[in-house]
Amino acid sequence: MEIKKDQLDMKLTQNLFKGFLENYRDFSRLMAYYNCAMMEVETKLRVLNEEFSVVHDRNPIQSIKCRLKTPESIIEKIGRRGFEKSLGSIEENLNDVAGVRIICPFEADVYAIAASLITQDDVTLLQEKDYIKNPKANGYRSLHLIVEVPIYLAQSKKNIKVEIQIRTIAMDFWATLEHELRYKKQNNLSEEVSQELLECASISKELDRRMDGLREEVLRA
Ligand code: 0O2
Repeated sequence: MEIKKDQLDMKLTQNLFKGFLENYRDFSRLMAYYNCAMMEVETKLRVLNEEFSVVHDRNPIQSIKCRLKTPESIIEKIGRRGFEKSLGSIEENLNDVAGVRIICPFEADVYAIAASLITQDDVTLLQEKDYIKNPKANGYRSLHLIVEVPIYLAQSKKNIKVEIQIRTIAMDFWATLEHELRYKKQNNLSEEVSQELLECASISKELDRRMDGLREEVLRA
């Protein structure tokens, strides 16, 4: 009997999960919960953007990107970190199964959006990493929040974690290109390239500072 490509993909994924996840269907359900939580956060952000645009006549959010971690990547991470291989363990130990990235024009917008989001009644802030105030050694800048939001199911309510990255256009420009270069070299960038990237990060930081200055000047005028 001929096996169709979709059936083959399903078989491959199920094999990948053998001896790891007790039930592939339960795993799919968990992924659907993460997807719903991501949609909740995205809607909250779209509402905030809409309100800002009515009140202040501008949008503090330039774009929103959502991504769900792939099963391969979840398995790889849980293995690498030495966590128990179960659905409960994914929920407990992985913070970034659902990821939302928000790109803002100015640094002030990053903090304004973060503050408006985390003060909402049904958003619980679990962790904040401010790589803007404290950039990583390689120059990476971004504001990372791990939040928990409720999703309402037919019979119950579930709290789901979402990783939110908020950054400016300049921060995103650097991070996107750095990621591409690092990926090409399987994380092994030469000292020379790393140094050059650090310099580029410092230029992008200076660019943000100057654009913020211009913004203040324009607002004052
Ligand atoms: P992907 O494909 O973007 O998801 P955690 O993994 O959350 O338990 P960690 O590693 O301390 O703990 O998380 P951290 O520092 O908050 O960073 C996680 C994510 O931030 C990464 O996800 C990247 O998206 C981004 N990030 C962090 N450092 C860098 C960096 O130096 N360069 C770039 N370009 N992005 C970075 P993943 O899982 O690596 O990938």
